[in-house]
Amino acid sequence: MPWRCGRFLLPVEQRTLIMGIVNATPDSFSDGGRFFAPEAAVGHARRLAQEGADILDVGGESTRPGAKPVPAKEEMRRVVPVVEALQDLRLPISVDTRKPEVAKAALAAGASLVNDVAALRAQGMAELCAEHQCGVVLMHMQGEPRTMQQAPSYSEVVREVGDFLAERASFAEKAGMARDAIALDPGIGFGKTVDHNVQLLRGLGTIRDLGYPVLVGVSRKGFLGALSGAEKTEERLPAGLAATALAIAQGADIVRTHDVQATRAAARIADVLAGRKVAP
Ligand code: HH2
Repeated sequence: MPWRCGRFLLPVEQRTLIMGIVNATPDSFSDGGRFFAPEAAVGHARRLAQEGADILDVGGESTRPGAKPVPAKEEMRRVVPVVEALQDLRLPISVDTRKPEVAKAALAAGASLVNDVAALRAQGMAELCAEHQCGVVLMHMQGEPRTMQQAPSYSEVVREVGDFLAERASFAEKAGMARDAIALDPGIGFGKTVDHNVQLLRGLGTIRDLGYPVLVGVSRKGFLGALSGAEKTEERLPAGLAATALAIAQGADIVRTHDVQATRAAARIADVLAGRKVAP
């Protein structure tokens, strides 16, 4: 079944979709400050669209480990002009936010989906998404960005993350969201050790069995550095492509990335070799 995001029907059943990251932030972990000015963010988003992004994910608050929360007004000031300026692309634009005020303003500016790292835990977010009939990504995070990497702990990480996502999806549907508007994300790096991330990527099938498209974000993340030795974020692309291809083989339907062109090529190969999608 396609993934319904407002007026867009995204063909997740045909091929892995590429979500390009547009961080309009001064402090994101790998590109903070580079695309902070709205014109810089818009220019970057247009480049990612040209490289073949299926979705553009615009964020105005870093959720890297240790990040400080950003007031809603400031987050809106960062994302709304970017969402507005990208409407001529006719691509689905996602807003990466946990705040209903920000989501509301971005939806009014033309966004078609809400990528919520807090999985609709903020009061009013589920009702807002139901009212707009937008798409939604429900992501698992243990704790809060400021402290989440201090001592992540699970007894069985794949089962616990799966149970959480199942509960959140049912919450979203009870609030009036359509089932085909929901995608799930295990939240790689969000309150997880390297081993938790590895177990989740190996166990994606369990999350996929819940019956929703699965989104995975590994791009430039710390566990890739820990496993490959690539300390600098800008050196992590090869490791990220390997993880992406295997995540697709394990069940990922949408991959979120800073590096659209390379990830798209890796995804095309993985789709065919894993035999998961329709061959071209
Ligand atoms: N990762 C980041 C941010 N948002 N959303 C989803 N659904 N899944 C993810 O894995 C995910 C996410 C972190 O990456 P980035 O946006 O580059 O960094 P920052 O949060 O520092 O802006």
